Amino acid sequence: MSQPVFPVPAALKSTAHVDAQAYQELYRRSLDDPEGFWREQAQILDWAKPFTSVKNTRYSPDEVAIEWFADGRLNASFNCLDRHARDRGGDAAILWEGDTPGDSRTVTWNDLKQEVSRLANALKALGVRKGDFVSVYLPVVPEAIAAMLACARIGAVHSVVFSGFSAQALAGRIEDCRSRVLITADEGLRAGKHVPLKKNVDVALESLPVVEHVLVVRRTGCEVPMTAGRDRWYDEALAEASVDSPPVEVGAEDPLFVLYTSGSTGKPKGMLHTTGGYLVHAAASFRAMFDYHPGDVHFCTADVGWVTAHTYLIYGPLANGATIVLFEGVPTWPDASRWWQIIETYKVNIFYTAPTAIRSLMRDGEGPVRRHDLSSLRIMGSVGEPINPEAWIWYHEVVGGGRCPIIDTYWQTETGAVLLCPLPGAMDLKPGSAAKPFFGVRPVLLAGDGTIVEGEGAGNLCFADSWPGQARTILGDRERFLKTYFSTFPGYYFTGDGARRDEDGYYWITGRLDDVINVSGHRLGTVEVESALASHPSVAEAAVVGMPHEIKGQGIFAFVTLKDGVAESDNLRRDLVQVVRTRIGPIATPDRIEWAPQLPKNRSGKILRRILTRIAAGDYENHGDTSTVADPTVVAEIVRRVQLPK
Ligand code: 6R9
Repeated sequence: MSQPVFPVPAALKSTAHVDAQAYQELYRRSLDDPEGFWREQAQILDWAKPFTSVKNTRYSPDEVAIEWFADGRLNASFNCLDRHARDRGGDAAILWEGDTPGDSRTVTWNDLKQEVSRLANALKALGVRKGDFVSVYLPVVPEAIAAMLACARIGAVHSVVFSGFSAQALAGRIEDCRSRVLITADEGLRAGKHVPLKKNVDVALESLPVVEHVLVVRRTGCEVPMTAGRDRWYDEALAEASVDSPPVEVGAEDPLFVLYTSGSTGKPKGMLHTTGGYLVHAAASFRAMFDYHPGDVHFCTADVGWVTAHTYLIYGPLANGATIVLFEGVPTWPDASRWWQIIETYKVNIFYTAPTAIRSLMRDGEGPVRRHDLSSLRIMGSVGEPINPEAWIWYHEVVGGGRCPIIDTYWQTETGAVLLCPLPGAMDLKPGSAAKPFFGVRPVLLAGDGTIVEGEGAGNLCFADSWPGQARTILGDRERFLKTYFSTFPGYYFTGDGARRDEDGYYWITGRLDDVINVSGHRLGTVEVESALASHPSVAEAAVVGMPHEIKGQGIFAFVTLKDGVAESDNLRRDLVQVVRTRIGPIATPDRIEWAPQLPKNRSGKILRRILTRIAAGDYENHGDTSTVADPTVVAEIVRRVQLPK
């Protein structure tokens, strides 16, 4: 059966920034003359001092170097704020919609500039200087954006930690970048539930003397203990601070932020992003892929704790002067029409979300969507995981009324901004495919032995050259950076994903090839979950794999071996779930825990996750090559147990 193809809507062909011919020409040019191409793209920003050098990058087996616009100087908050406030300060920058329907706030460019300036001065008063790290543990409120831009204003480096992470996960992320200042809130609100952020902070800081100051946003106004000399209310600190805060010029290669993401081994990696290249890539790609025009209202549903929000809710849109909708809550509370109601209220033109949410909303049928006028929508995006064709079609037909191109954007925390995506005025769409490379990006599929797969075919998704938004290193661990991304296929950046290229040169991401699982679009290292389980005194050993999950894309399947003499019980299962939630957070909650008297291992003792992945997927017979299993009866016993009626 041939795949459905959705052609470029006629109206977009003439109005879009990039049409089919322009894409061909510009893409070619971006590869033939990357310096000239990116020099032009970089004019999307205001530079305090123009750059003379554009690209200084090398992916050779003996040297990896990544520098963009290196001698240019700029300020990210100036680009995202002052230059828009100057001309249209009274317009809305942020349309904030709280968790509770009816709780909303409009923040103008002037308001945001004032808040950012005061906070920048308040941070300076706490001793924050250029190059210092500041951790941010906030819900999706305008103060989170103010915190990021205030850091950028004074050249400090922000580290936003997802507010759904536990105290322990927060502590690890503070310790790694050694921030002396933390910005948080009394509580968060999510689907009507209170999230004890300040309480988590107090627990996290018990063993972390490095944090000297905590600024606390009053979100719910609940009573929280304040530690004298350390904790201050955010609003009181701002009230005392001056609104006069000239943006500090920084070098293009000075860091803008660090953001932690899971890897296949060890602790989360602090991906370090710098200012100039990141902001050029974020701003230029936002404009092209969503075909942004001045006046458009943009709604990205990502939480501020993820890279999607950094690049396509905050930096990319604000650098373009876009009005953004910032939503604190969840799509299904109080009911499944919450997003549709927001789109109608704010006349949203560009909507960007994740497949997992679409799948969960599909369960409620078309009713909640149909009750709202979504005719303002023009472009819709998808990110975080492959979107299955059923979800794509539903999103396209039911939400977009068949009018709006779906921009399936493939990228990573490490890549800073998009690498593969269709451009709405330039490409026909194939549901489930992230289409073609963005400008300046050179995808390569490599076979396991490192040979290049030409034309149609599948392989390890790699990139042959750098792009401006690329992370420069893992904070404090250059070795790990080189090893993770540049050692598997020397001379290439390796994404960790597999992909297929079809007869039209469209890319189809097939998923992670390493021990990373993608749960509802959130990356988790299997090792992180295993370590959490193994920290329980009853557990001898644990192996964690992904399993197919209808809504989340992947769920978490844990095989647990208990210590001798410990009885298997449902209570123990519940304890183990709790341990994982405490050490990582609710997103890492295992969907299934199965007791395994032993785990399948090879002769050198390595756990054979490949076999467990098959079993978790319900495939009890085809275990591939089992000749490496030291003791085949171990596999048979696990299969028997997994199939027992529950
Ligand atoms: C932006 C973001 C990155 C991993 C990536 C891949 C998966 C992201 C995708 C996609 C298929 C897409 N991924 N976008 N897979 N199609 N459009 O999600 O960053 O959280 O670092 O995750 O997510 O597996 O390697 P991050």
